[in-house]
Amino acid sequence: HKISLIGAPSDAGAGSRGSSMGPEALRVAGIEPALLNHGLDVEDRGNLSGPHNPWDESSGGYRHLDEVTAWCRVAHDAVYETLKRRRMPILMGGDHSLSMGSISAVARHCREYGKKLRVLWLDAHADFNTCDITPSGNLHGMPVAVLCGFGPAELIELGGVMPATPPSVYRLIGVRSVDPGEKHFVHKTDLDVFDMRYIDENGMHATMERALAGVDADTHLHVSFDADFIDPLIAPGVGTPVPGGPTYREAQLCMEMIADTGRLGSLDIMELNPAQDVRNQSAALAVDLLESLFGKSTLMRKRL
Ligand code: DIR
Ligand code: MN
Ligand code: MN
Ligand code: MN
Repeated sequence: HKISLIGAPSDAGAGSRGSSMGPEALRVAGIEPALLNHGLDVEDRGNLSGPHNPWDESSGGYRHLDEVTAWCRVAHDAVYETLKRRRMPILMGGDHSLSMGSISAVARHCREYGKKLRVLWLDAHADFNTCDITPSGNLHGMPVAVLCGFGPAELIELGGVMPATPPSVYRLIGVRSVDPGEKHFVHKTDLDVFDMRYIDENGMHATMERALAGVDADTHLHVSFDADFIDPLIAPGVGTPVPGGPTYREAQLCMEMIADTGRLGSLDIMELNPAQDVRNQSAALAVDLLESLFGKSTLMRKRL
């Protein structure tokens, strides 16, 4: 694997400030040496640049639409170009709205190379709001909907075609906070959701077997990791913590099973908020999980 780290220091899509410091928190937690230790070829491309967070009110159902759009454009271009160079992009957020940029680029790449796309959306939230149903106007609550074609023109057209992805490519894992209108829309769209109740009842192993079913040699697997996926008892450094998330071992198992597929093609590490963290422990945990995603903790098991 050849890996490119791309920092996207924006919190314009979030409801609180601080995730703009996420890329540096990951560097301080040793993301680059951790990957180098696994024998990976790593380049840190530094941070993208874009507009500051103006801290305006939401208007027309969106907060900071222009700023988020500008950031998503640069994220799209950086991820697309990285894939073209046959490197694996790791987007270091930044709030989760930036995944509209990365995933629209990944989808474009998959169209050009005839690859099937599967997106694992690891998150406490469904991120499936629209301007009509959002309680906040915050665009980090909307990226899955936008990528499926439900959102403002400037965002749904980011990756060249509309929609960037069909809803069928997504597997939402770890969900435990969904807004009322959002819940209805998730059901209506028939999104594949493995919520915490599902994980409680079936275990993380069966959950991941199902979420990864059908992943084969022609599949590009994209993981969009929202740090609030993890239980806030061990990952407090996020803007919107929700109790009752995966434990340390459940999260590790999730990463290990993804590693076993050998199909990981791109990754987002989003929503880390150092302003809420305790001694950078959440960024350190994210780096620890990242190592498992590259096969650190167990002997490799072949499932393909
Ligand atoms: C909430 C929060 N559902 C919203 N979403 C978050 O504002 O749309 N997503 N935090 O990660
Ligand atoms: Mn999210
Ligand atoms: Mn979330
Ligand atoms: Mn969030």
